Amino acid sequence: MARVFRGADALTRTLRSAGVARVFTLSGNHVMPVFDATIDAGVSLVHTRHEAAAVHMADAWARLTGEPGIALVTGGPGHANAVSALYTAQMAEAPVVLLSGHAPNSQLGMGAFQEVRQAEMAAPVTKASWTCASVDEVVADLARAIGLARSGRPGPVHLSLPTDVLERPADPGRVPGAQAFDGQAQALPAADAKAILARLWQAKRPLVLAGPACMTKRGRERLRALEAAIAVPVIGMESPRGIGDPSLGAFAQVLEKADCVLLVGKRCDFTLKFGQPPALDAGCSLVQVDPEPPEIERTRRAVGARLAAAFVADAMASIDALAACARERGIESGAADALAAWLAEARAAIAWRPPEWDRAAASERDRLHPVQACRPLQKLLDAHPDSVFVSDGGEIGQWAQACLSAPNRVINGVAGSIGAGLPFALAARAAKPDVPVVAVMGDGTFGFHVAEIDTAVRYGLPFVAVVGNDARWNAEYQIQLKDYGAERLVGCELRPMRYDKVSEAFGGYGEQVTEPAQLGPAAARAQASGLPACLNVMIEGVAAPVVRRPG
Ligand SMILES: Cc1ncc(C[n+]2csc(CCOP(=O)(O)OP(=O)(O)O)c2C)c(N)n1
Ligand SMILES: [Mg+2]
Repeated sequence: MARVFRGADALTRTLRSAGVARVFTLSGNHVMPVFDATIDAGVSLVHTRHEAAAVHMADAWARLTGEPGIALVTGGPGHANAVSALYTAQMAEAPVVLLSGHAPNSQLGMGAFQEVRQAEMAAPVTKASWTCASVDEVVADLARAIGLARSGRPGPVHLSLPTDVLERPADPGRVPGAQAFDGQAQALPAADAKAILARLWQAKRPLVLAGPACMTKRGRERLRALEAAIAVPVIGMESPRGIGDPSLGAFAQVLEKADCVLLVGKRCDFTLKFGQPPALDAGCSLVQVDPEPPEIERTRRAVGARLAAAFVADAMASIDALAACARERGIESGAADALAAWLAEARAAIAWRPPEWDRAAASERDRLHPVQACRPLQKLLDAHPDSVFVSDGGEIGQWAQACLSAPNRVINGVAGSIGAGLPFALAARAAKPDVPVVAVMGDGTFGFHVAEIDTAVRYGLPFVAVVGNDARWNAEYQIQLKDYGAERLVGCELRPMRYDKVSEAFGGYGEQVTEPAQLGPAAARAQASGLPACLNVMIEGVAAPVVRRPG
Protein backbone atom coordinates (compact mmCIF):
# COMPACT_ATOMS: atom_id res chain seq x y z
CA MET A 1 0.00 0.00 0.00
CA ALA A 2 1.50 3.37 -1.02
CA ARG A 3 1.93 5.48 2.09
CA VAL A 4 0.96 9.09 2.30
CA PHE A 5 2.84 11.18 4.88
CA ARG A 6 0.01 12.32 7.18
CA GLY A 7 -0.44 14.77 10.03
CA ALA A 8 -0.06 11.75 12.32
CA ASP A 9 3.34 10.99 10.76
CA ALA A 10 4.42 14.61 11.22
CA LEU A 11 3.35 14.32 14.87
CA THR A 12 5.26 11.11 15.63
CA ARG A 13 8.35 12.23 13.72
CA THR A 14 8.31 15.49 15.68
CA LEU A 15 8.06 13.48 18.91
CA ARG A 16 11.18 11.56 17.89
CA SER A 17 13.12 14.71 17.16
CA ALA A 18 12.13 15.97 20.64
CA GLY A 19 13.83 12.83 22.02
CA VAL A 20 10.56 11.07 22.83
CA ALA A 21 10.81 7.32 22.17
CA ARG A 22 7.87 6.16 24.30
CA VAL A 23 4.31 7.36 24.88
CA PHE A 24 1.76 6.16 27.43
CA THR A 25 -1.59 5.56 25.85
CA LEU A 26 -4.93 3.83 25.50
CA SER A 27 -6.39 3.23 22.04
CA GLY A 28 -9.50 4.85 20.55
CA ASN A 29 -10.93 5.70 17.12
CA HIS A 30 -9.57 9.23 17.07
CA VAL A 31 -5.95 8.30 17.64
CA MET A 32 -5.60 5.20 15.47
CA PRO A 33 -3.72 7.17 12.77
CA VAL A 34 -1.16 8.06 15.45
CA PHE A 35 -0.85 4.43 16.57
CA ASP A 36 -0.23 3.53 12.93
CA ALA A 37 2.35 6.30 12.52
CA THR A 38 4.37 5.22 15.58
CA ILE A 39 5.44 2.06 13.71
CA ASP A 40 7.45 3.99 11.12
CA ALA A 41 8.62 6.74 13.48
CA GLY A 42 10.15 4.34 16.01
CA VAL A 43 8.02 5.56 18.89
CA SER A 44 6.97 2.74 21.20
CA LEU A 45 3.62 2.57 22.97
CA VAL A 46 2.93 1.53 26.54
CA HIS A 47 -0.77 0.85 26.33
CA THR A 48 -2.58 0.97 29.62
CA ARG A 49 -5.95 0.08 31.16
CA HIS A 50 -7.16 3.60 31.98
CA GLU A 51 -6.37 7.02 30.50
CA ALA A 52 -5.66 8.57 33.91
CA ALA A 53 -3.04 5.85 34.48
CA ALA A 54 -1.40 6.81 31.17
CA VAL A 55 -1.12 10.43 32.36
CA HIS A 56 0.26 9.35 35.76
CA MET A 57 2.86 7.25 33.95
CA ALA A 58 3.85 10.19 31.77
CA ASP A 59 4.12 12.27 34.96
CA ALA A 60 6.47 9.81 36.71
CA TRP A 61 8.46 9.38 33.51
CA ALA A 62 8.97 13.14 33.29
CA ARG A 63 10.01 13.44 36.93
CA LEU A 64 12.49 10.56 36.67
CA THR A 65 14.04 11.22 33.26
CA GLY A 66 13.78 15.00 32.87
CA GLU A 67 12.26 14.33 29.42
CA PRO A 68 8.73 15.45 28.61
CA GLY A 69 6.22 12.74 29.56
CA ILE A 70 3.75 12.13 26.74
CA ALA A 71 0.26 10.66 27.16
CA LEU A 72 -1.87 9.93 24.11
CA VAL A 73 -5.58 9.27 24.51
CA THR A 74 -8.70 9.24 22.40
CA GLY A 75 -11.23 12.07 22.21
CA GLY A 76 -14.31 12.73 24.32
CA PRO A 77 -14.51 10.22 27.19
CA GLY A 78 -10.87 9.12 26.82
CA HIS A 79 -9.80 12.74 27.16
CA ALA A 80 -12.17 13.28 30.09
CA ASN A 81 -10.67 10.29 31.92
CA ALA A 82 -7.16 11.62 31.34
CA VAL A 83 -7.86 15.16 32.58
CA SER A 84 -8.29 14.12 36.23
CA ALA A 85 -4.67 12.95 36.38
CA LEU A 86 -3.31 16.25 35.05
CA TYR A 87 -3.97 17.86 38.43
CA THR A 88 -1.33 15.68 40.11
CA ALA A 89 1.21 16.56 37.41
CA GLN A 90 0.30 20.24 37.64
CA MET A 91 0.88 20.43 41.38
CA ALA A 92 4.05 18.32 41.09
CA GLU A 93 5.28 20.71 38.37
CA ALA A 94 6.00 17.83 35.99
CA PRO A 95 6.46 18.52 32.25
CA VAL A 96 3.67 16.39 30.79
CA VAL A 97 2.01 16.76 27.39
CA LEU A 98 -1.44 15.26 26.95
CA LEU A 99 -2.24 14.61 23.29
CA SER A 100 -5.90 13.78 22.78
CA GLY A 101 -7.66 12.76 19.61
CA HIS A 102 -10.61 14.97 18.75
CA ALA A 103 -13.64 15.09 16.46
CA PRO A 104 -12.67 16.36 12.97
CA ASN A 105 -12.51 20.13 12.51
CA SER A 106 -14.73 19.66 9.45
CA GLN A 107 -17.59 18.40 11.68
CA LEU A 108 -17.30 20.85 14.59
CA GLY A 109 -20.66 21.89 15.98
CA MET A 110 -22.48 19.23 13.95
CA GLY A 111 -22.78 16.73 16.79
CA ALA A 112 -19.76 14.66 15.76
CA PHE A 113 -18.92 11.37 17.52
CA GLN A 114 -17.52 12.14 21.00
CA GLU A 115 -17.39 15.86 20.23
CA VAL A 116 -16.88 17.92 23.38
CA ARG A 117 -14.99 21.11 24.26
CA GLN A 118 -11.79 19.30 25.21
CA ALA A 119 -9.41 22.23 25.41
CA GLU A 120 -11.74 24.06 27.81
CA MET A 121 -12.04 20.92 29.93
CA ALA A 122 -8.26 20.67 30.38
CA ALA A 123 -7.57 24.41 30.72
CA PRO A 124 -7.70 24.75 34.55
CA VAL A 125 -5.22 21.90 35.07
CA THR A 126 -2.70 22.85 32.39
CA LYS A 127 -0.34 25.71 31.55
CA ALA A 128 -1.95 25.92 28.10
CA SER A 129 -4.61 23.94 26.30
CA TRP A 130 -5.70 24.22 22.67
CA THR A 131 -6.92 22.41 19.55
CA CYS A 132 -4.72 22.07 16.48
CA ALA A 133 -6.34 24.11 13.68
CA SER A 134 -4.85 22.45 10.59
CA VAL A 135 -2.37 19.86 9.40
CA ASP A 136 0.11 22.64 8.66
CA GLU A 137 0.25 23.49 12.35
CA VAL A 138 0.82 20.04 13.88
CA VAL A 139 4.60 20.34 14.06
CA ALA A 140 4.72 23.87 15.47
CA ASP A 141 1.91 23.12 17.93
CA LEU A 142 3.68 20.05 19.31
CA ALA A 143 7.01 21.88 19.59
CA ARG A 144 5.25 24.72 21.42
CA ALA A 145 3.47 22.28 23.75
CA ILE A 146 6.71 20.55 24.72
CA GLY A 147 8.59 23.85 25.12
CA LEU A 148 5.86 25.27 27.35
CA ALA A 149 5.66 22.14 29.51
CA ARG A 150 9.38 22.37 30.27
CA SER A 151 9.90 26.08 30.72
CA GLY A 152 9.28 28.43 33.64
CA ARG A 153 7.32 26.52 36.28
CA PRO A 154 7.17 23.14 34.50
CA GLY A 155 3.75 21.55 34.18
CA PRO A 156 1.22 19.85 31.93
CA VAL A 157 0.11 21.16 28.53
CA HIS A 158 -2.76 19.82 26.45
CA LEU A 159 -3.10 19.64 22.67
CA SER A 160 -6.24 18.26 21.01
CA LEU A 161 -5.69 16.68 17.58
CA PRO A 162 -8.74 16.52 15.29
CA THR A 163 -8.86 13.39 13.14
CA ASP A 164 -8.81 15.34 9.88
CA VAL A 165 -5.58 17.03 11.02
CA LEU A 166 -4.08 13.59 11.71
CA GLU A 167 -5.23 11.99 8.47
CA ARG A 168 -4.57 14.75 5.91
CA PRO A 169 -1.33 14.73 3.87
CA ALA A 170 1.42 16.73 5.58
CA ASP A 171 4.67 18.29 4.44
CA PRO A 172 7.45 15.81 5.34
CA GLY A 173 10.06 18.59 5.28
CA ARG A 174 8.74 20.37 8.36
CA VAL A 175 10.22 18.38 11.26
CA PRO A 176 12.24 20.70 13.54
CA GLY A 177 15.59 20.12 15.24
CA ALA A 178 15.98 19.47 18.98
CA GLN A 179 16.39 23.16 19.90
CA ALA A 180 12.81 23.89 18.81
CA PHE A 181 11.54 22.22 22.01
CA ASP A 182 13.60 24.13 24.55
CA GLY A 183 11.11 26.77 25.65
CA GLN A 184 12.16 30.09 27.13
CA ALA A 185 14.71 30.33 29.93
CA GLN A 186 14.61 33.08 32.58
CA ALA A 187 18.01 33.40 34.26
CA LEU A 188 18.74 35.04 37.61
CA PRO A 189 21.26 37.82 36.92
CA ALA A 190 24.48 37.61 38.97
CA ALA A 191 23.78 40.99 40.62
CA ASP A 192 20.41 39.72 41.88
CA ALA A 193 21.99 36.51 43.15
CA LYS A 194 24.53 38.65 45.05
CA ALA A 195 21.80 40.80 46.58
CA ILE A 196 19.84 37.74 47.68
CA LEU A 197 22.90 36.16 49.29
CA ALA A 198 23.63 39.39 51.14
CA ARG A 199 20.13 39.30 52.67
CA LEU A 200 20.46 35.65 53.65
CA TRP A 201 23.88 36.15 55.21
CA GLN A 202 22.75 39.21 57.16
CA ALA A 203 20.06 37.12 58.83
CA LYS A 204 20.67 35.02 61.94
CA ARG A 205 18.42 32.11 61.04
CA PRO A 206 17.86 32.11 57.25
CA LEU A 207 16.21 29.32 55.29
CA VAL A 208 15.84 28.55 51.59
CA LEU A 209 12.67 26.71 50.55
CA ALA A 210 12.43 25.17 47.08
CA GLY A 211 9.30 24.00 45.27
CA PRO A 212 8.22 20.65 43.78
CA ALA A 213 10.03 21.08 40.45
CA CYS A 214 13.31 20.91 42.40
CA MET A 215 12.50 17.52 43.96
CA THR A 216 13.81 15.26 41.21
CA LYS A 217 17.01 13.34 41.96
CA ARG A 218 19.07 15.86 39.99
CA GLY A 219 17.17 18.73 41.58
CA ARG A 220 17.81 17.48 45.10
CA GLU A 221 21.52 17.08 44.30
CA ARG A 222 21.57 20.73 43.25
CA LEU A 223 19.74 21.79 46.42
CA ARG A 224 22.40 19.99 48.47
CA ALA A 225 25.14 21.71 46.44
CA LEU A 226 23.52 25.08 47.15
CA GLU A 227 23.31 24.34 50.87
CA ALA A 228 27.00 23.38 50.91
CA ALA A 229 27.93 26.58 49.05
CA ILE A 230 25.91 29.05 51.15
CA ALA A 231 25.87 27.33 54.58
CA VAL A 232 22.13 28.07 54.84
CA PRO A 233 19.59 25.22 55.23
CA VAL A 234 17.99 24.48 51.84
CA ILE A 235 14.77 22.49 52.06
CA GLY A 236 12.67 21.13 49.20
CA MET A 237 8.92 20.88 49.81
CA GLU A 238 6.55 18.66 47.80
CA SER A 239 3.98 17.40 50.30
CA PRO A 240 0.30 18.31 50.70
CA ARG A 241 1.01 18.20 54.44
CA GLY A 242 3.25 21.21 53.87
CA ILE A 243 5.28 22.26 56.89
CA GLY A 244 3.82 19.25 58.72
CA ASP A 245 5.30 16.83 56.16
CA PRO A 246 6.57 14.02 58.41
CA SER A 247 9.40 13.27 55.97
CA LEU A 248 10.79 16.66 57.06
CA GLY A 249 10.82 15.54 60.70
CA ALA A 250 10.51 18.49 63.09
CA PHE A 251 10.94 21.06 60.31
CA ALA A 252 7.95 23.16 61.45
CA GLN A 253 9.89 23.98 64.64
CA VAL A 254 12.81 25.24 62.55
CA LEU A 255 10.60 27.32 60.28
CA GLU A 256 8.93 29.14 63.16
CA LYS A 257 12.36 30.37 64.32
CA ALA A 258 13.52 31.62 60.90
CA ASP A 259 14.11 35.36 60.47
CA CYS A 260 14.52 35.37 56.66
CA VAL A 261 13.02 32.86 54.21
CA LEU A 262 13.96 32.70 50.55
CA LEU A 263 11.32 31.00 48.38
CA VAL A 264 12.73 29.57 45.14
CA GLY A 265 9.94 28.30 42.93
CA LYS A 266 8.05 27.62 46.17
CA ARG A 267 4.51 28.90 46.35
CA CYS A 268 3.42 30.81 49.44
CA ASP A 269 0.23 28.74 49.60
CA PHE A 270 -1.54 26.43 52.06
CA THR A 271 1.61 24.30 52.38
CA LEU A 272 3.31 27.30 54.05
CA LYS A 273 0.18 28.35 55.96
CA PHE A 274 0.21 31.36 53.60
CA GLY A 275 3.32 32.67 55.37
CA GLN A 276 1.29 33.69 58.44
CA PRO A 277 2.23 33.42 62.13
CA PRO A 278 2.69 31.16 63.96
CA ALA A 279 4.04 29.02 61.07
CA LEU A 280 6.39 31.87 60.21
CA ASP A 281 7.36 34.44 62.80
CA ALA A 282 5.65 37.83 62.40
CA GLY A 283 9.11 39.41 62.13
CA CYS A 284 10.37 36.99 59.48
CA SER A 285 11.06 38.62 56.13
CA LEU A 286 10.59 36.82 52.81
CA VAL A 287 12.48 36.98 49.55
CA GLN A 288 11.04 35.28 46.50
CA VAL A 289 12.40 34.01 43.21
CA ASP A 290 9.69 32.63 40.95
CA PRO A 291 9.21 32.19 37.21
CA GLU A 292 5.61 33.49 37.40
CA PRO A 293 4.88 37.13 38.37
CA PRO A 294 1.33 36.20 39.58
CA GLU A 295 2.91 33.95 42.24
CA ILE A 296 4.90 36.91 43.54
CA GLU A 297 1.74 39.00 43.63
CA ARG A 298 0.01 36.23 45.58
CA THR A 299 2.81 36.27 48.16
CA ARG A 300 2.57 40.04 48.44
CA ARG A 301 -1.16 39.79 49.10
CA ALA A 302 -0.51 37.19 51.80
CA VAL A 303 2.42 38.77 53.66
CA GLY A 304 2.40 42.42 52.56
CA ALA A 305 5.57 44.37 53.30
CA ARG A 306 7.25 41.32 54.82
CA LEU A 307 8.05 40.36 51.21
CA ALA A 308 11.30 42.32 51.15
CA ALA A 309 12.39 41.58 47.59
CA ALA A 310 11.24 39.50 44.62
CA PHE A 311 12.77 38.40 41.33
CA VAL A 312 11.31 36.70 38.24
CA ALA A 313 13.53 33.75 37.26
CA ASP A 314 13.43 29.97 36.81
CA ALA A 315 13.86 27.94 39.98
CA MET A 316 16.59 25.46 39.03
CA ALA A 317 18.62 28.07 37.15
CA SER A 318 18.38 30.33 40.22
CA ILE A 319 19.55 27.55 42.54
CA ASP A 320 22.64 27.13 40.36
CA ALA A 321 23.21 30.88 40.04
CA LEU A 322 23.07 31.35 43.82
CA ALA A 323 25.52 28.49 44.38
CA ALA A 324 27.91 29.83 41.74
CA CYS A 325 27.76 33.34 43.22
CA ALA A 326 28.46 32.02 46.73
CA ARG A 327 31.43 29.97 45.55
CA GLU A 328 32.85 33.00 43.78
CA ARG A 329 32.43 35.40 46.69
CA GLY A 330 32.99 33.06 49.63
CA ILE A 331 31.22 33.59 52.96
CA GLU A 332 32.85 35.86 55.48
CA SER A 333 34.24 33.66 58.26
CA GLY A 334 32.18 35.33 61.03
CA ALA A 335 28.94 34.69 59.14
CA ALA A 336 30.01 31.13 58.34
CA ASP A 337 30.57 30.26 62.03
CA ALA A 338 27.22 31.70 63.10
CA LEU A 339 25.40 29.93 60.28
CA ALA A 340 27.09 26.58 60.95
CA ALA A 341 25.28 26.15 64.29
CA TRP A 342 21.92 27.07 62.72
CA LEU A 343 22.48 24.71 59.80
CA ALA A 344 23.35 21.86 62.17
CA GLU A 345 20.24 22.62 64.25
CA ALA A 346 17.99 22.59 61.17
CA ARG A 347 19.47 19.40 59.78
CA ALA A 348 19.14 17.60 63.13
CA ALA A 349 15.48 18.66 63.42
CA ILE A 350 14.69 17.41 59.90
CA ALA A 351 16.40 14.06 60.51
CA TRP A 352 14.70 13.62 63.89
CA ARG A 353 12.10 10.88 64.36
CA PRO A 354 10.47 9.99 67.68
CA PRO A 355 12.62 7.32 69.40
CA GLU A 356 9.47 5.41 70.36
CA TRP A 357 9.08 4.50 66.66
CA ASP A 358 11.94 2.03 67.22
CA ARG A 359 9.60 0.08 69.52
CA ALA A 360 6.39 0.60 67.52
CA ALA A 361 4.10 -2.44 67.50
CA ALA A 362 0.47 -3.01 66.55
CA SER A 363 -2.03 -3.40 69.37
CA GLU A 364 -4.14 -5.84 67.30
CA ARG A 365 -3.15 -9.44 66.52
CA ASP A 366 -1.92 -10.37 63.02
CA ARG A 367 -1.33 -6.74 62.18
CA LEU A 368 1.81 -4.59 61.75
CA HIS A 369 2.26 -1.05 62.92
CA PRO A 370 2.90 1.20 59.86
CA VAL A 371 6.52 1.70 60.99
CA GLN A 372 6.97 -2.08 60.97
CA ALA A 373 5.37 -2.19 57.51
CA CYS A 374 7.82 0.36 56.11
CA ARG A 375 11.25 0.26 57.75
CA PRO A 376 12.27 -3.25 56.52
CA LEU A 377 11.84 -2.00 52.92
CA GLN A 378 14.80 0.38 53.24
CA LYS A 379 17.12 -2.57 52.54
CA LEU A 380 15.70 -2.98 49.02
CA LEU A 381 16.08 0.73 48.34
CA ASP A 382 19.65 0.78 49.65
CA ALA A 383 20.64 -2.04 47.30
CA HIS A 384 21.10 0.32 44.32
CA PRO A 385 22.41 3.91 43.98
CA ASP A 386 19.56 4.82 41.64
CA SER A 387 16.63 3.04 43.33
CA VAL A 388 13.11 4.52 43.21
CA PHE A 389 10.74 4.98 46.14
CA VAL A 390 7.10 5.61 45.24
CA SER A 391 4.57 6.62 47.86
CA ASP A 392 0.85 7.20 47.56
CA GLY A 393 -2.17 6.96 49.84
CA GLY A 394 -3.51 8.56 52.96
CA GLU A 395 -2.05 7.86 56.40
CA ILE A 396 0.17 4.97 55.25
CA GLY A 397 1.75 7.24 52.65
CA GLN A 398 2.78 9.66 55.40
CA TRP A 399 4.32 6.86 57.45
CA ALA A 400 6.17 5.55 54.41
CA GLN A 401 7.55 8.98 53.55
CA ALA A 402 8.66 9.53 57.15
CA CYS A 403 10.39 6.12 57.33
CA LEU A 404 11.93 5.56 53.88
CA SER A 405 14.32 7.41 51.62
CA ALA A 406 15.88 6.73 48.23
CA PRO A 407 17.85 8.56 45.53
CA ASN A 408 14.64 8.88 43.48
CA ARG A 409 11.35 9.63 45.14
CA VAL A 410 8.02 9.92 43.32
CA ILE A 411 5.09 10.81 45.56
CA ASN A 412 1.55 11.90 44.80
CA GLY A 413 2.66 15.36 45.92
CA VAL A 414 1.10 18.73 46.66
CA ALA A 415 -2.08 17.71 44.79
CA GLY A 416 -2.85 15.33 47.67
CA SER A 417 -4.60 13.19 45.09
CA ILE A 418 -4.52 9.44 45.65
CA GLY A 419 -4.39 6.63 43.08
CA ALA A 420 -1.26 7.28 41.01
CA GLY A 421 1.01 4.85 42.92
CA LEU A 422 0.79 1.81 40.64
CA PRO A 423 1.13 3.78 37.38
CA PHE A 424 4.07 5.65 38.97
CA ALA A 425 5.76 2.34 39.88
CA LEU A 426 5.30 0.94 36.39
CA ALA A 427 6.66 4.07 34.70
CA ALA A 428 9.57 4.18 37.16
CA ARG A 429 10.62 0.70 36.12
CA ALA A 430 10.22 1.63 32.44
CA ALA A 431 12.41 4.69 33.00
CA LYS A 432 15.01 2.79 35.04
CA PRO A 433 14.97 -0.83 33.86
CA ASP A 434 17.70 -2.08 36.21
CA VAL A 435 16.84 -0.55 39.56
CA PRO A 436 14.61 -1.67 42.44
CA VAL A 437 11.29 0.15 42.55
CA VAL A 438 9.43 0.02 45.87
CA ALA A 439 5.95 1.52 45.98
CA VAL A 440 4.10 1.86 49.29
CA MET A 441 0.40 2.68 49.16
CA GLY A 442 -2.88 2.27 50.99
CA ASP A 443 -5.46 -0.41 50.25
CA GLY A 444 -7.93 2.19 49.03
CA THR A 445 -5.30 3.74 46.78
CA PHE A 446 -4.21 0.38 45.34
CA GLY A 447 -7.74 -0.20 44.02
CA PHE A 448 -7.78 2.89 41.77
CA HIS A 449 -5.47 1.51 39.07
CA VAL A 450 -5.07 -2.13 40.08
CA ALA A 451 -5.55 -3.25 36.45
CA GLU A 452 -2.18 -1.67 35.63
CA ILE A 453 -0.61 -4.82 37.05
CA ASP A 454 -1.73 -6.32 33.74
CA THR A 455 0.10 -3.55 31.86
CA ALA A 456 3.23 -4.18 33.95
CA VAL A 457 3.06 -7.94 33.25
CA ARG A 458 2.58 -7.37 29.50
CA TYR A 459 5.63 -5.09 29.32
CA GLY A 460 7.79 -7.07 31.77
CA LEU A 461 8.12 -4.21 34.26
CA PRO A 462 8.65 -5.60 37.77
CA PHE A 463 8.33 -3.59 40.98
CA VAL A 464 7.46 -4.29 44.61
CA ALA A 465 4.14 -2.73 45.60
CA VAL A 466 3.51 -2.81 49.33
CA VAL A 467 -0.13 -2.34 50.28
CA GLY A 468 -0.59 -1.16 53.85
CA ASN A 469 -3.98 -2.79 54.28
CA ASP A 470 -6.07 -1.38 57.13
CA ALA A 471 -9.37 -2.15 55.37
CA ARG A 472 -10.42 1.45 55.29
CA TRP A 473 -9.94 4.91 53.82
CA ASN A 474 -8.09 5.68 57.01
CA ALA A 475 -7.16 9.32 56.38
CA GLU A 476 -10.84 10.23 56.19
CA TYR A 477 -11.80 7.79 58.97
CA GLN A 478 -9.31 9.62 61.22
CA ILE A 479 -10.97 12.95 60.39
CA GLN A 480 -14.35 11.53 61.35
CA LEU A 481 -12.93 10.16 64.58
CA LYS A 482 -11.40 13.51 65.51
CA ASP A 483 -14.13 15.87 64.31
CA TYR A 484 -17.37 13.92 64.77
CA GLY A 485 -16.60 11.13 67.25
CA ALA A 486 -16.33 7.33 67.29
CA GLU A 487 -20.10 6.89 67.17
CA ARG A 488 -20.36 8.82 63.86
CA LEU A 489 -18.07 6.83 61.57
CA VAL A 490 -19.65 6.41 58.16
CA GLY A 491 -18.66 5.62 54.58
CA CYS A 492 -14.95 4.95 55.04
CA GLU A 493 -14.77 1.20 55.63
CA LEU A 494 -13.32 -1.29 53.13
CA ARG A 495 -12.84 -5.08 53.29
CA PRO A 496 -9.56 -6.75 54.28
CA MET A 497 -9.07 -7.82 50.67
CA ARG A 498 -6.33 -10.19 49.50
CA TYR A 499 -4.71 -7.77 47.07
CA ASP A 500 -1.79 -10.22 46.77
CA LYS A 501 -4.21 -12.70 45.15
CA VAL A 502 -5.49 -9.98 42.82
CA SER A 503 -1.89 -9.46 41.73
CA GLU A 504 -1.45 -13.20 41.13
CA ALA A 505 -4.63 -13.30 39.05
CA PHE A 506 -3.20 -10.58 36.79
CA GLY A 507 -0.03 -12.65 36.34
CA GLY A 508 2.02 -10.85 39.01
CA TYR A 509 3.56 -12.07 42.26
CA GLY A 510 1.73 -11.88 45.58
CA GLU A 511 2.22 -12.58 49.28
CA GLN A 512 0.30 -11.68 52.38
CA VAL A 513 2.17 -10.46 55.45
CA THR A 514 0.66 -10.46 58.94
CA GLU A 515 3.80 -10.65 61.14
CA PRO A 516 6.63 -8.10 61.27
CA ALA A 517 9.31 -10.78 60.84
CA GLN A 518 7.73 -11.93 57.55
CA LEU A 519 8.12 -8.63 55.72
CA GLY A 520 11.88 -8.49 54.98
CA PRO A 521 12.03 -12.02 53.52
CA ALA A 522 8.74 -11.50 51.63
CA ALA A 523 10.09 -8.27 50.12
CA ALA A 524 13.28 -10.09 49.03
CA ARG A 525 11.20 -12.85 47.40
CA ALA A 526 8.98 -10.28 45.70
CA GLN A 527 12.05 -8.52 44.31
CA ALA A 528 13.59 -11.84 43.18
CA SER A 529 10.36 -12.92 41.46
CA GLY A 530 11.09 -10.59 38.55
CA LEU A 531 7.37 -9.84 38.34
CA PRO A 532 5.19 -6.93 39.34
CA ALA A 533 4.58 -7.91 42.95
CA CYS A 534 2.06 -7.04 45.62
CA LEU A 535 2.76 -7.59 49.30
CA ASN A 536 -0.54 -7.31 51.08
CA VAL A 537 0.64 -6.15 54.50
CA MET A 538 -2.11 -6.19 57.10
CA ILE A 539 -1.62 -3.07 59.25
CA GLU A 540 -3.24 -1.37 62.14
CA GLY A 541 -4.91 1.80 60.86
CA VAL A 542 -3.30 4.52 62.93
CA ALA A 543 -3.29 8.26 62.29
CA ALA A 544 -0.45 9.78 60.24
CA PRO A 545 2.52 10.92 62.31
CA VAL A 546 2.86 14.51 63.49
CA VAL A 547 6.55 14.90 64.28
CA ARG A 548 7.40 17.44 66.99
CA ARG A 549 10.55 17.40 69.05
CA PRO A 550 9.98 17.75 72.78
CA GLY A 551 11.52 20.69 74.63
C1 LIG B 1 -8.52 11.38 44.08
C2 LIG B 1 -8.78 11.51 45.54
N1 LIG B 1 -9.93 11.06 46.07
C3 LIG B 1 -10.15 11.16 47.39
C4 LIG B 1 -9.22 11.71 48.23
C5 LIG B 1 -9.48 11.83 49.73
N2 LIG B 1 -8.59 10.88 50.43
C6 LIG B 1 -7.37 11.25 50.88
S1 LIG B 1 -6.57 10.03 51.68
C7 LIG B 1 -7.88 8.99 51.49
C8 LIG B 1 -7.84 7.60 52.06
C9 LIG B 1 -6.83 6.72 51.39
O1 LIG B 1 -7.01 5.40 51.81
P1 LIG B 1 -5.82 4.38 51.70
O2 LIG B 1 -5.17 4.46 50.38
O3 LIG B 1 -6.32 3.05 52.11
O4 LIG B 1 -4.76 4.94 52.76
P2 LIG B 1 -5.00 5.06 54.33
O5 LIG B 1 -5.37 6.46 54.63
O6 LIG B 1 -6.07 4.08 54.69
O7 LIG B 1 -3.68 4.70 54.94
C10 LIG B 1 -8.91 9.58 50.77
C11 LIG B 1 -10.19 8.94 50.42
C12 LIG B 1 -8.04 12.21 47.62
N3 LIG B 1 -7.08 12.79 48.35
N4 LIG B 1 -7.83 12.07 46.30
MG1 LIG C 1 -6.39 2.17 54.01
